[in-house]
Amino acid sequence: MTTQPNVLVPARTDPRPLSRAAALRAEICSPDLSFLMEAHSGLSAKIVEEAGFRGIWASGLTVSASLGLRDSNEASWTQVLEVLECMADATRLPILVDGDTGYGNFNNVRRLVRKLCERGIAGVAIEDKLFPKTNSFIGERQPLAKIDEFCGRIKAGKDSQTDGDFVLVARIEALISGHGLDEALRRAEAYHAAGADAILIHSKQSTASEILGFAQSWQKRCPVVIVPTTYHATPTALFRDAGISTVIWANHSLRASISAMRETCRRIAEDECLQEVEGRIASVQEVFRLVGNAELEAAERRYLPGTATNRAIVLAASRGDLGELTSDRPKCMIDVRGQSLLQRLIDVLVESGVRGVTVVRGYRKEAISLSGIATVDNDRYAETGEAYSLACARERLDGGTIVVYGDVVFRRYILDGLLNAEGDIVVAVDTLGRWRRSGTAPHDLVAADRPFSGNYLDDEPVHLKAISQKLRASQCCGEWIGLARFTAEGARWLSEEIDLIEAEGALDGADLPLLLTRLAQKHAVRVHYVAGHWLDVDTLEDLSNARNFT
Ligand code: SPV
Ligand code: MG
Repeated sequence: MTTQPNVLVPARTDPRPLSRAAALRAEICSPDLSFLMEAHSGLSAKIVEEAGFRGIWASGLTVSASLGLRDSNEASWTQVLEVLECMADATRLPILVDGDTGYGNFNNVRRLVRKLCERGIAGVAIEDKLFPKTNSFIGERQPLAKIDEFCGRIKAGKDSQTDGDFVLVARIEALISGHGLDEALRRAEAYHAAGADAILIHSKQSTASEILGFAQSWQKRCPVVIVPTTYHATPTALFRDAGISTVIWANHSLRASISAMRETCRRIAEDECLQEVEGRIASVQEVFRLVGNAELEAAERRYLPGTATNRAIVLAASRGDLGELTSDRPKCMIDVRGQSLLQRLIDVLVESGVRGVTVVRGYRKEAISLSGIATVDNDRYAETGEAYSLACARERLDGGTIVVYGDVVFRRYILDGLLNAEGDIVVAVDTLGRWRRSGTAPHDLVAADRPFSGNYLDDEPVHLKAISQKLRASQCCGEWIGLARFTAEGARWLSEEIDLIEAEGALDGADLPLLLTRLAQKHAVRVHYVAGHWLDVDTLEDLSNARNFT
């Protein structure tokens, strides 16, 4: 027997990425064992991709089941096509579609293959049974298609592909239907000659003996694909040794999701509350991440001028020392009239249109589990400072960003004013002089090029010179309230400055006043003056004030 040209894998010298069909062809034709993992939706396709698989099996059984339908062609082929389109959009992986019988005769196969090529689907497997099909694991002796007629379907499919690399896999149901090895080999020979790129030999035995027997007789005349659902105990090494080309894990994503969904639903129904399940299931943020919300935010910044969304990074890694109150939670999670400080802060941010709040956690991080936020962790919170915490969230500094301490409370108009203020970097500075009166707690004092002016005609911009806890009274124009806004450009400068400090080896000990002071030496950092209506919680007295703060 000679090896068919389509079995050879040419050595690749072209640096351009393979098309999806070419990528699937390379997987199926490669001398190594390849794996295709089942998916049945855009989301599951994405999860398969993130797990590291190099190709997807769009299973007829699981696409139907996820629609609540039986694997008996109850879903129309155009319904399946719509699901496939979402899957192809959600991932860059090549998809081999379970095309059942091809949804009819040669003519239906022609149209199917054309539409699959248009949708960027890399290949199709068609099986030698009759429409409407029945799942291979149901019943005995399902009728098979006549060999000539099925070869016509294969030829029609191959003649209709508009992508030269599109893969057509001919699936043999002879073993499933109890016809034995000889019939399976006779069919494989005919389908191969009709132009099939690979043979899928299906078996429902609990051991691999049938398919291993097939592989031995077939002698790799074209690639062999298998579906070890029933012979799942077979070591994969046996498939490799037998020269199998591709293993399809055919339905395991769907089956896993059924178990997980059932358990979660049962728990919630029993408990009538969410406490047990929250934390065990994917977060809402994870859902946002999987479906690519970050890309939409970036697109909004690009295509919706004037409506640039701001994100927020809340620094909440440190313990804060409020005695017993902070023994099991960080300061930001202390309850202030039925809500944690952090929840209050997040509510204000969200009300002001900030989208995408990231909280940097550290001390007792498990105590920070609020819905609707993303978290990043500074696990070195005990020996590092605020700049290091911010650096942990560096990836999020790619657009308009609010940076705020997790223990401040302020009236919403302060944030609204800051969001509307001009400048790439703007810091909110309290001019009222609380720092002059109070005792022990240190304050982030601000030196600016102009003090606050009560003159309502005075709208000259004010620029930051420095923020430090050690300014002389004569230099001091106010107190930074722990809230700053950065445009996309400002966030880029901030990120660069963090990199510089890191390169100097000073990141661990750096705080935000230092970071902002360094930025002010290179760029215009605007001061937005406010008068009271905020507080940060450093002491028990602050906490009781916060409880009165509405
Ligand atoms: C599918 O996944 O839909 C298949 C494989 O066709 S099987 O269910 O094993 O027939
Ligand atoms: Mg199927």
